[in-house]
Amino acid sequence: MTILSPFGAVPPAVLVPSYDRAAVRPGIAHLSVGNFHRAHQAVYIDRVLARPGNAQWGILGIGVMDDAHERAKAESLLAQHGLYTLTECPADAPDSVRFVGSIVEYLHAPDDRAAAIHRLADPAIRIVSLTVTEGGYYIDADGRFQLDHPAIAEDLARPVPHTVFGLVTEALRLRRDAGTGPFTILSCDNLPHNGHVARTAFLTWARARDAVLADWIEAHVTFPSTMVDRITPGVGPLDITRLDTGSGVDDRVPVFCEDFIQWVIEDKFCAGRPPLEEVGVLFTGDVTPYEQVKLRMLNASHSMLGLPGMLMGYRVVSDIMHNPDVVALLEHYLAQDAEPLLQAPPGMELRAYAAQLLRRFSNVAISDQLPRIASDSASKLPVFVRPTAEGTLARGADAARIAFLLSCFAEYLRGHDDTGATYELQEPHLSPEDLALAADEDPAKALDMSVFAGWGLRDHPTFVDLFTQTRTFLRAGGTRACLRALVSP
Ligand code: CS2
Repeated sequence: MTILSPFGAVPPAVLVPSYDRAAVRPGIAHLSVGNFHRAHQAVYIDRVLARPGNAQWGILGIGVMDDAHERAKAESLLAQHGLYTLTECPADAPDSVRFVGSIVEYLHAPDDRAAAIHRLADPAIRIVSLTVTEGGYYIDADGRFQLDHPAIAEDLARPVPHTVFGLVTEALRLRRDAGTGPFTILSCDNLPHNGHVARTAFLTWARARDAVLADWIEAHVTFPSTMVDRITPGVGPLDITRLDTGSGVDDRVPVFCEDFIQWVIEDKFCAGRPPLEEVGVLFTGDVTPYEQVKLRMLNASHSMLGLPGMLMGYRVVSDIMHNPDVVALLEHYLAQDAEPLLQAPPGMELRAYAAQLLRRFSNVAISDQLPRIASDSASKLPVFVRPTAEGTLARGADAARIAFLLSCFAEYLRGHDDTGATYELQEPHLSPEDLALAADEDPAKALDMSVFAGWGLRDHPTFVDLFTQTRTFLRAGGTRACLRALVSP
């Protein structure tokens, strides 16, 4: 039986790191250590560390949000020396559990932000990666960084900033002044051209703070784009009990996920990188076709499940996949709306990718949550669905499924499903004015919500009519009937 500090004896079925964690030093700092990071990037780095000669590529995890949840996570990860269990759940084989050992240091930035900035200035840190969600880049509908957003404007005035943009900019200042050199900034969020988006956000923040420093960052820091993929459900208190019972490990912060994993990265690292190509990562000169396929097929399908699904009373992804109308909706959306506008990247076949998606969603072993997928749709729809909506209208194709999805979104904002059951709305980027537009008696008013700014939907009177009719049907007949009419031949 293996002894793993601080857990003691570990059940034989649970895999433990094969490398000496005490010898591992952080070379990557990751900002905002969510479940997805711990199920994805941290796993690839764990694989890298298991190969000889890579002990300089451990992860320094940095919590950024100043809230009770993040603080509790920090305490747990610190108490567990950065270790946690990951349960991987294939559809057709038993779950497997492993300890992931790549996070070898953790700090909660709100405790001492100046210390976090100094830690990022350590010459050993050569990559700063981040998962701050789609909305976390403060980019408006025209692709501009929102300098006038209160959270950003306030941060720019602080001597020691709070946001990721501020922490990183100030760390880069220390590195420039000390002659340490830059690090790579690696966005791991679900955004097209996430490297470019990160570059815009970080450079705009830095330029507003100090134009000379911004010039240095622009000249020296690189921002590779990445496509990341692994379905990683949220972990509630019941999941913790279930996972710990399954593993036999008393883990305060276990994570679980599907067995599928994919990472495609642009090879543009200004300060070196780990040999990720040896552990399954694909490096390419252009991530664009990969990210377009992933965002417009997987993530958009998730929205297609999440918003109508919540209204129909479903809460679990694998449950809703038993509904043939929902499966038909996804199949039609993928084949008729998304795929005609996509270019398959080398080695990928869109029809096979679509079939694989349906299998991944049907995986009962992970039982992913629809509320997780529906949350923050105001940030997700512009990224996952807007290009397909614009392309569909531009080529004059049938926009019925898009009208249905956007109608479901507007209805979803009322906060209760068709059975009357309420749910908690998690829409941090919608204003009271947006919610009032969604609730207006005139169904088409919802198209004026900020989430649709720049989509040009109002320029297509036929779409406005279609949207109005669909919402009217939804309101009068309910989501199931509306969906049945939509997918019926
Ligand atoms: C989901 C993603 O949050 C969402 O809307 O679509 O978290 C999805 O599970 C991941 O991108 C899968 O890689």
